[in-house]
Amino acid sequence: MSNNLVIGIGALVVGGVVGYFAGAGNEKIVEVEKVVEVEKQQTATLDAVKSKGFVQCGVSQGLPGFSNSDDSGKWTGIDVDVCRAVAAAVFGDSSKVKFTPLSAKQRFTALASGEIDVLSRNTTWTMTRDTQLGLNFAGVNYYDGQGMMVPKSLGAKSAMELDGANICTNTGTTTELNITDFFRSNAMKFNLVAFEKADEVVAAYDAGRCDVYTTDRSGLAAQRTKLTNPDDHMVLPEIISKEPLGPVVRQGDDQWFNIVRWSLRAMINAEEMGITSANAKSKVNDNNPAIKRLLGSEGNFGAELGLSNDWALNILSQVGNYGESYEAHVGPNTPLKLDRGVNELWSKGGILYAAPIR
Ligand SMILES: N[C@@H](CCC(=O)N[C@@H](CS)C(=O)NCC(=O)O)C(=O)O
Repeated sequence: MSNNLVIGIGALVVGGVVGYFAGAGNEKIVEVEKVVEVEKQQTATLDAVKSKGFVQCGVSQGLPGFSNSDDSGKWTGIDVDVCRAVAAAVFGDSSKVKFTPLSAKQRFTALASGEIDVLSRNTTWTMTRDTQLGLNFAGVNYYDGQGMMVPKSLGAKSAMELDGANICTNTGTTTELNITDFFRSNAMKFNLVAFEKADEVVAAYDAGRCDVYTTDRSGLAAQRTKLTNPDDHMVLPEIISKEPLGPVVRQGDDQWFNIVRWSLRAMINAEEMGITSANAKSKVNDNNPAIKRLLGSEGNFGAELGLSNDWALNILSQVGNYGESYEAHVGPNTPLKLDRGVNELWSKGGILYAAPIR
């Protein structure tokens, strides 16, 4: 892609590619469409969101536990909860959000062009994406790593036994880059079979077109539920990358960046303070000043974001804290069965550590 595209909100987006040649097959791997913003955003996102009456949130095309819609069109998942939290913070109503399903390849252009206000779509925070696309990562809502799934019938117990394998994955992802690094650095050959739509990857792997399905381990847990016989497959022990997944906004609008960033932090801080969707309202006049600051009965923290002071109270009473969202969508009692692991609070042995509200 080399054509220029002028968009309606005063930014000029230049399409290009960041990629390199894979060892196997010589096909070009395009990780992201390079998007360079050469003019400042003219419109403050908060004002634009308020005047249209909803947050437009970019999500996946269907990844159970993260962002997935049911037959009635209702979206659920931990990424969806970030979108709902932002809507609750802005409007006091978590339902004031619309979802745009995006493939991995489409997602950054959709954000840079203003088609969406925030991208919350199992997107890995990398340096290239942070520095070269005119975008900013507002935090991490799931710390992940890339894994590999194989049919048990393959008999492999380690990724080191996969020399010469056919590997299915998604285009436009860090996944393609990491798998290439892994096989190259271990001097093994492989053949990459990459599709734009995630369900095409599932179908190809399920049909036996590949020996291996590689993506984020959370994605493997999610996509495994779609296989004909999930129990016939296993995830190999190797974790070959770091995939900190989180919401993304456009550069140049610090107010909106802060709103998204603090909406997520409010959910993490609330879990740490024992504030839940069930008790948030009753804790407004708690004796603990930190709880009062979070829930808006002390200080002016919402106003400093351009919001009302009950911004976080609305997030917590309507969407819940981080742990509630985790347990409801990806935790051990869901089909994904993901232990908290590193996504546990720092005070309980994990790495979730949100800056304080004060
Ligand atoms: N975290 C990686 C991978 C993201 C990704 O798109 N993964 C695929 C495979 S799990 C996916 O989300 N598919 C769901 C969809 O496209 O709806 C990245 O940011 O590049």
